[in-house]
Amino acid sequence: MPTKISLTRYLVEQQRVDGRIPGDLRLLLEVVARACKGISHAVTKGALAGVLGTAGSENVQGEVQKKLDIIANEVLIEANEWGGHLAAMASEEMDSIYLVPNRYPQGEYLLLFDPLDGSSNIDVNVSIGTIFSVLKKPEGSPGVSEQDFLQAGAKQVAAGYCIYGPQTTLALTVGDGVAVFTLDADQGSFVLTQEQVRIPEDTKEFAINMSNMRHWDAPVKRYVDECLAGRDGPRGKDFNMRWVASMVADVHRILTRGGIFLYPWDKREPDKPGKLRLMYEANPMSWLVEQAGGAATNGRERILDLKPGKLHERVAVVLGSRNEVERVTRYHLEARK
Ligand code: P6P
Repeated sequence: MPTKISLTRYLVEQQRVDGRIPGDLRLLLEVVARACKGISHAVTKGALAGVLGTAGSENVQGEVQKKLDIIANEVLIEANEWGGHLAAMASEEMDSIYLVPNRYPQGEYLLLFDPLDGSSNIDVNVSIGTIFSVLKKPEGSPGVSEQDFLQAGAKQVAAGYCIYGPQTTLALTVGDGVAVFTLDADQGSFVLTQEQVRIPEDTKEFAINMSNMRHWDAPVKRYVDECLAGRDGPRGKDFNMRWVASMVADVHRILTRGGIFLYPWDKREPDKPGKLRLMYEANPMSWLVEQAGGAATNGRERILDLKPGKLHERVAVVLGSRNEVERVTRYHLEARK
Protein backbone atom coordinates (compact mmCIF):
# COMPACT_ATOMS: atom_id res chain seq x y z
CA MET A 1 0.00 0.00 0.00
CA PRO A 2 1.76 3.20 -1.13
CA THR A 3 2.34 5.86 1.59
CA LYS A 4 -0.36 8.51 1.51
CA ILE A 5 1.19 11.97 0.99
CA SER A 6 -0.95 14.58 2.74
CA LEU A 7 -1.16 18.19 1.54
CA THR A 8 0.80 19.19 4.64
CA ARG A 9 3.63 16.76 3.85
CA TYR A 10 3.66 17.85 0.20
CA LEU A 11 3.96 21.51 1.19
CA VAL A 12 6.66 20.78 3.79
CA GLU A 13 8.66 18.85 1.19
CA GLN A 14 8.20 21.65 -1.35
CA GLN A 15 9.40 24.09 1.32
CA ARG A 16 12.38 21.91 2.22
CA VAL A 17 13.39 21.12 -1.37
CA ASP A 18 13.90 24.56 -2.85
CA GLY A 19 12.40 27.10 -0.47
CA ARG A 20 9.69 27.71 -3.06
CA ILE A 21 7.16 27.75 -0.26
CA PRO A 22 8.22 30.02 2.62
CA GLY A 23 6.64 29.18 5.98
CA ASP A 24 3.97 31.88 5.76
CA LEU A 25 2.90 30.74 2.27
CA ARG A 26 2.70 27.14 3.47
CA LEU A 27 0.49 28.27 6.37
CA LEU A 28 -1.68 30.31 3.96
CA LEU A 29 -2.20 27.34 1.64
CA GLU A 30 -3.03 25.00 4.51
CA VAL A 31 -5.56 27.51 5.88
CA VAL A 32 -7.18 27.92 2.46
CA ALA A 33 -7.38 24.13 2.08
CA ARG A 34 -8.96 23.85 5.55
CA ALA A 35 -11.50 26.53 4.59
CA CYS A 36 -12.32 24.58 1.41
CA LYS A 37 -13.02 21.53 3.58
CA GLY A 38 -15.52 23.65 5.52
CA ILE A 39 -17.14 24.90 2.31
CA SER A 40 -17.30 21.34 0.99
CA HIS A 41 -19.13 20.30 4.15
CA ALA A 42 -21.72 23.09 3.74
CA VAL A 43 -22.15 22.37 0.01
CA THR A 44 -22.58 18.64 0.68
CA LYS A 45 -25.30 19.20 3.26
CA GLY A 46 -27.25 21.39 0.78
CA ALA A 47 -30.96 21.42 1.47
CA LEU A 48 -30.45 19.53 4.74
CA ALA A 49 -28.73 22.62 6.16
CA GLY A 50 -31.06 25.12 4.53
CA VAL A 51 -28.17 26.66 2.53
CA LEU A 52 -29.67 26.42 -0.95
CA GLY A 53 -31.45 29.21 -2.76
CA THR A 54 -30.79 32.93 -2.96
CA ALA A 55 -29.75 35.27 -0.19
CA GLY A 56 -31.91 38.15 -1.46
CA SER A 57 -28.86 40.36 -2.21
CA GLU A 58 -26.60 41.21 -5.16
CA ASN A 59 -22.78 41.20 -5.39
CA VAL A 60 -20.51 43.78 -6.98
CA GLN A 61 -21.05 42.03 -10.30
CA GLY A 62 -24.79 42.74 -10.03
CA GLU A 63 -25.41 39.00 -9.71
CA VAL A 64 -28.00 37.61 -7.29
CA GLN A 65 -26.07 36.06 -4.40
CA LYS A 66 -26.82 32.50 -3.32
CA LYS A 67 -26.76 31.70 0.38
CA LEU A 68 -23.74 29.46 -0.23
CA ASP A 69 -21.89 32.29 -2.01
CA ILE A 70 -22.04 34.30 1.20
CA ILE A 71 -21.29 31.33 3.45
CA ALA A 72 -18.22 30.38 1.37
CA ASN A 73 -17.00 33.98 1.42
CA GLU A 74 -17.37 34.22 5.20
CA VAL A 75 -15.60 30.88 5.75
CA LEU A 76 -12.59 32.06 3.74
CA ILE A 77 -12.44 35.46 5.45
CA GLU A 78 -12.74 34.02 8.98
CA ALA A 79 -10.21 31.24 8.32
CA ASN A 80 -7.56 33.60 6.91
CA GLU A 81 -7.83 36.90 8.78
CA TRP A 82 -6.10 35.93 12.08
CA GLY A 83 -3.10 33.86 10.91
CA GLY A 84 -0.62 36.70 10.37
CA HIS A 85 0.22 35.55 6.83
CA LEU A 86 -2.01 37.98 4.95
CA ALA A 87 -2.11 41.73 4.47
CA ALA A 88 -5.51 41.75 2.76
CA MET A 89 -8.03 39.73 0.75
CA ALA A 90 -10.19 40.36 -2.32
CA SER A 91 -13.29 38.42 -3.29
CA GLU A 92 -15.75 38.30 -6.15
CA GLU A 93 -18.42 38.75 -3.47
CA MET A 94 -17.02 41.98 -1.99
CA ASP A 95 -16.90 45.44 -3.64
CA SER A 96 -13.58 46.46 -2.10
CA ILE A 97 -10.57 44.73 -0.58
CA TYR A 98 -10.77 43.32 2.96
CA LEU A 99 -7.95 44.58 5.21
CA VAL A 100 -6.80 42.25 7.98
CA PRO A 101 -8.18 43.79 11.21
CA ASN A 102 -5.58 45.67 13.30
CA ARG A 103 -6.06 43.22 16.19
CA TYR A 104 -4.28 40.60 14.07
CA PRO A 105 -0.66 40.59 12.80
CA GLN A 106 -0.20 41.66 9.17
CA GLY A 107 1.54 39.38 6.68
CA GLU A 108 3.11 39.86 3.24
CA TYR A 109 0.59 37.99 1.08
CA LEU A 110 -2.55 39.04 -0.76
CA LEU A 111 -5.26 36.41 -1.21
CA LEU A 112 -7.87 36.70 -3.96
CA PHE A 113 -10.75 34.31 -4.48
CA ASP A 114 -14.03 33.47 -6.11
CA PRO A 115 -15.47 31.74 -3.05
CA LEU A 116 -18.02 29.69 -4.95
CA ASP A 117 -17.74 29.62 -8.72
CA GLY A 118 -20.62 28.23 -10.75
CA SER A 119 -23.36 29.40 -8.40
CA SER A 120 -26.08 28.75 -11.00
CA ASN A 121 -25.31 25.06 -10.46
CA ILE A 122 -25.64 25.04 -6.65
CA ASP A 123 -29.37 24.31 -6.50
CA VAL A 124 -29.21 21.61 -9.17
CA ASN A 125 -26.42 19.57 -7.57
CA VAL A 126 -23.82 20.12 -10.30
CA SER A 127 -20.11 20.57 -9.47
CA ILE A 128 -19.06 24.01 -8.20
CA GLY A 129 -15.83 25.23 -6.68
CA THR A 130 -13.57 27.76 -4.99
CA ILE A 131 -10.84 29.47 -7.05
CA PHE A 132 -7.92 31.23 -5.32
CA SER A 133 -4.85 33.23 -6.25
CA VAL A 134 -1.96 34.44 -4.07
CA LEU A 135 0.18 37.52 -4.73
CA LYS A 136 2.88 39.16 -2.65
CA LYS A 137 2.26 42.62 -1.31
CA PRO A 138 4.60 45.01 -3.18
CA GLU A 139 7.75 45.83 -1.21
CA GLY A 140 7.79 49.04 0.75
CA SER A 141 4.18 49.98 0.14
CA PRO A 142 2.90 51.53 3.39
CA GLY A 143 -0.39 49.87 4.35
CA VAL A 144 -2.40 48.03 1.69
CA SER A 145 -4.57 49.41 -1.09
CA GLU A 146 -6.48 48.03 -4.07
CA GLN A 147 -3.55 49.21 -6.19
CA ASP A 148 -1.33 46.58 -4.52
CA PHE A 149 -3.57 43.86 -5.94
CA LEU A 150 -3.34 45.12 -9.53
CA GLN A 151 -0.45 42.87 -10.57
CA ALA A 152 -0.19 40.74 -13.73
CA GLY A 153 -1.05 37.07 -13.29
CA ALA A 154 2.59 36.19 -13.94
CA LYS A 155 3.32 37.60 -10.46
CA GLN A 156 1.25 34.95 -8.66
CA VAL A 157 3.13 32.87 -6.08
CA ALA A 158 0.37 30.26 -5.72
CA ALA A 159 -2.92 29.44 -7.46
CA GLY A 160 -5.50 26.72 -7.23
CA TYR A 161 -9.08 25.62 -6.99
CA CYS A 162 -11.14 23.20 -4.97
CA ILE A 163 -13.93 21.46 -6.87
CA TYR A 164 -16.94 20.20 -4.92
CA GLY A 165 -18.11 17.30 -7.09
CA PRO A 166 -18.35 13.52 -6.71
CA GLN A 167 -14.99 14.02 -4.97
CA THR A 168 -13.73 17.16 -3.26
CA THR A 169 -10.47 17.79 -5.12
CA LEU A 170 -7.86 20.52 -4.72
CA ALA A 171 -5.58 21.47 -7.63
CA LEU A 172 -2.56 23.59 -6.69
CA THR A 173 0.52 25.16 -8.25
CA VAL A 174 3.34 27.11 -6.62
CA GLY A 175 5.30 27.22 -9.87
CA ASP A 176 6.61 23.64 -9.86
CA GLY A 177 3.87 21.98 -11.93
CA VAL A 178 0.33 21.11 -10.83
CA ALA A 179 -0.47 18.73 -7.96
CA VAL A 180 -3.96 17.36 -7.28
CA PHE A 181 -5.23 16.31 -3.84
CA THR A 182 -8.42 14.42 -3.05
CA LEU A 183 -10.21 14.89 0.26
CA ASP A 184 -10.11 11.68 2.28
CA ALA A 185 -13.35 12.03 4.23
CA ASP A 186 -12.28 9.27 6.65
CA GLN A 187 -9.12 11.16 7.63
CA GLY A 188 -10.50 14.66 6.96
CA SER A 189 -7.31 15.49 5.02
CA PHE A 190 -6.35 16.18 1.41
CA VAL A 191 -4.23 13.33 -0.01
CA LEU A 192 -1.96 13.67 -3.05
CA THR A 193 -3.56 11.79 -5.95
CA GLN A 194 -1.72 13.28 -8.97
CA GLU A 195 1.56 15.17 -9.51
CA GLN A 196 3.05 16.98 -12.50
CA VAL A 197 -0.32 17.04 -14.35
CA ARG A 198 0.10 17.31 -18.16
CA ILE A 199 -2.53 18.61 -20.59
CA PRO A 200 -2.30 16.86 -24.03
CA GLU A 201 -1.30 19.40 -26.68
CA ASP A 202 -4.14 18.25 -28.98
CA THR A 203 -7.77 17.49 -28.22
CA LYS A 204 -11.12 16.56 -29.73
CA GLU A 205 -13.19 18.25 -27.03
CA PHE A 206 -14.24 21.91 -26.87
CA ALA A 207 -16.18 23.77 -24.17
CA ILE A 208 -18.19 26.89 -24.98
CA ASN A 209 -21.72 28.13 -24.32
CA MET A 210 -23.15 27.48 -27.81
CA SER A 211 -26.29 29.55 -27.11
CA ASN A 212 -24.13 32.67 -27.59
CA MET A 213 -23.01 31.69 -31.11
CA ARG A 214 -24.81 34.56 -32.88
CA HIS A 215 -22.94 37.05 -30.65
CA TRP A 216 -19.37 35.80 -31.28
CA ASP A 217 -16.59 37.48 -33.22
CA ALA A 218 -15.64 35.93 -36.57
CA PRO A 219 -12.45 34.10 -35.44
CA VAL A 220 -14.31 32.25 -32.65
CA LYS A 221 -17.19 31.43 -35.00
CA ARG A 222 -14.67 30.09 -37.55
CA TYR A 223 -12.96 27.92 -34.91
CA VAL A 224 -16.22 26.41 -33.58
CA ASP A 225 -17.71 25.95 -37.08
CA GLU A 226 -14.62 23.91 -38.02
CA CYS A 227 -14.99 21.77 -34.87
CA LEU A 228 -18.67 21.18 -35.78
CA ALA A 229 -17.74 20.26 -39.39
CA GLY A 230 -15.86 17.29 -37.97
CA ARG A 231 -13.93 14.81 -40.12
CA ASP A 232 -15.55 16.13 -43.36
CA GLY A 233 -14.33 19.65 -42.57
CA PRO A 234 -10.90 21.35 -42.50
CA ARG A 235 -9.96 19.75 -39.19
CA GLY A 236 -10.37 16.21 -40.55
CA LYS A 237 -11.55 14.87 -37.20
CA ASP A 238 -14.76 14.79 -35.18
CA PHE A 239 -15.05 16.86 -31.99
CA ASN A 240 -17.09 16.43 -28.82
CA MET A 241 -18.54 19.31 -26.77
CA ARG A 242 -18.92 19.84 -23.04
CA TRP A 243 -20.22 22.90 -21.12
CA VAL A 244 -20.76 22.53 -17.34
CA ALA A 245 -21.14 26.30 -16.72
CA SER A 246 -18.80 25.93 -13.75
CA MET A 247 -15.34 27.05 -14.81
CA VAL A 248 -13.74 24.86 -12.13
CA ALA A 249 -15.45 21.75 -13.57
CA ASP A 250 -14.55 22.55 -17.17
CA VAL A 251 -10.94 23.38 -16.26
CA HIS A 252 -10.62 20.27 -14.08
CA ARG A 253 -11.74 18.14 -17.01
CA ILE A 254 -9.16 19.84 -19.24
CA LEU A 255 -6.39 19.29 -16.67
CA THR A 256 -7.48 15.67 -16.45
CA ARG A 257 -7.91 14.73 -20.14
CA GLY A 258 -7.24 17.82 -22.28
CA GLY A 259 -9.63 20.08 -24.17
CA ILE A 260 -10.17 23.74 -24.95
CA PHE A 261 -12.37 26.14 -22.95
CA LEU A 262 -13.63 29.39 -24.50
CA TYR A 263 -15.54 32.25 -22.95
CA PRO A 264 -14.90 34.87 -25.66
CA TRP A 265 -15.92 38.49 -26.02
CA ASP A 266 -19.39 38.74 -27.50
CA LYS A 267 -21.53 41.57 -28.70
CA ARG A 268 -24.14 41.28 -25.95
CA GLU A 269 -22.00 43.67 -23.83
CA PRO A 270 -19.55 45.08 -26.41
CA ASP A 271 -17.87 47.41 -23.90
CA LYS A 272 -16.85 44.45 -21.73
CA PRO A 273 -13.91 42.27 -22.89
CA GLY A 274 -15.63 39.11 -21.60
CA LYS A 275 -17.68 37.65 -18.77
CA LEU A 276 -15.02 36.04 -16.59
CA ARG A 277 -12.98 37.96 -14.01
CA LEU A 278 -9.29 38.42 -14.57
CA MET A 279 -7.90 38.56 -11.03
CA TYR A 280 -9.59 35.62 -9.32
CA GLU A 281 -10.83 33.40 -12.15
CA ALA A 282 -8.75 33.78 -15.32
CA ASN A 283 -5.34 34.41 -13.70
CA PRO A 284 -5.29 31.42 -11.30
CA MET A 285 -6.80 29.09 -13.92
CA SER A 286 -4.33 30.33 -16.56
CA TRP A 287 -1.32 29.68 -14.34
CA LEU A 288 -2.55 26.17 -13.51
CA VAL A 289 -3.11 25.43 -17.21
CA GLU A 290 0.32 26.78 -18.22
CA GLN A 291 2.01 24.87 -15.39
CA ALA A 292 0.39 21.72 -16.85
CA GLY A 293 1.78 22.45 -20.34
CA GLY A 294 -1.32 24.16 -21.75
CA ALA A 295 -1.88 27.76 -22.91
CA ALA A 296 -4.23 30.56 -21.85
CA THR A 297 -5.03 33.75 -23.79
CA ASN A 298 -7.75 36.32 -24.19
CA GLY A 299 -7.88 35.22 -27.84
CA ARG A 300 -4.82 37.26 -28.74
CA GLU A 301 -2.50 37.80 -25.77
CA ARG A 302 -1.24 35.62 -22.91
CA ILE A 303 -3.59 36.20 -19.98
CA LEU A 304 -0.78 36.12 -17.41
CA ASP A 305 0.87 39.12 -19.12
CA LEU A 306 -2.23 41.35 -18.87
CA LYS A 307 -1.79 44.34 -16.52
CA PRO A 308 -5.04 44.77 -14.60
CA GLY A 309 -6.60 48.21 -14.30
CA LYS A 310 -9.42 47.35 -11.88
CA LEU A 311 -9.93 44.69 -9.20
CA HIS A 312 -13.08 43.21 -10.74
CA GLU A 313 -12.22 43.65 -14.38
CA ARG A 314 -13.34 41.03 -16.86
CA VAL A 315 -11.46 39.25 -19.62
CA ALA A 316 -12.11 36.91 -22.55
CA VAL A 317 -10.68 33.44 -21.91
CA VAL A 318 -9.38 30.75 -24.30
CA LEU A 319 -7.42 28.07 -22.42
CA GLY A 320 -6.42 24.41 -22.56
CA SER A 321 -4.61 22.18 -25.06
CA ARG A 322 -1.79 24.30 -26.44
CA ASN A 323 -2.19 23.56 -30.17
CA GLU A 324 -5.92 24.43 -30.08
CA VAL A 325 -5.41 27.67 -28.13
CA GLU A 326 -2.69 28.70 -30.61
CA ARG A 327 -5.07 27.96 -33.51
CA VAL A 328 -7.64 30.36 -32.06
CA THR A 329 -4.92 33.01 -31.67
CA ARG A 330 -3.91 32.47 -35.31
CA TYR A 331 -7.50 32.96 -36.45
CA HIS A 332 -7.67 36.26 -34.51
CA LEU A 333 -4.42 37.47 -36.11
CA GLU A 334 -5.59 36.42 -39.59
CA ALA A 335 -8.86 38.28 -39.07
CA ARG A 336 -6.93 41.50 -38.43
CA LYS A 337 -5.13 41.39 -41.80
P1 P6P B 1 -22.79 31.02 -18.71
C1 P6P B 1 -20.15 30.76 -13.54
O1 P6P B 1 -21.16 31.74 -13.35
C2 P6P B 1 -19.12 31.36 -14.47
O2 P6P B 1 -18.56 32.50 -13.89
C3 P6P B 1 -18.06 30.33 -14.82
O3 P6P B 1 -17.81 29.45 -13.79
C4 P6P B 1 -18.65 29.61 -16.03
O4 P6P B 1 -17.66 29.10 -16.90
C5 P6P B 1 -19.46 30.71 -16.71
O5 P6P B 1 -19.74 31.71 -15.72
C6 P6P B 1 -20.76 30.19 -17.26
O6 P6P B 1 -21.38 31.26 -17.93
O7 P6P B 1 -22.99 32.31 -19.47
O8 P6P B 1 -22.61 29.83 -19.63
O9 P6P B 1 -23.80 30.77 -17.62
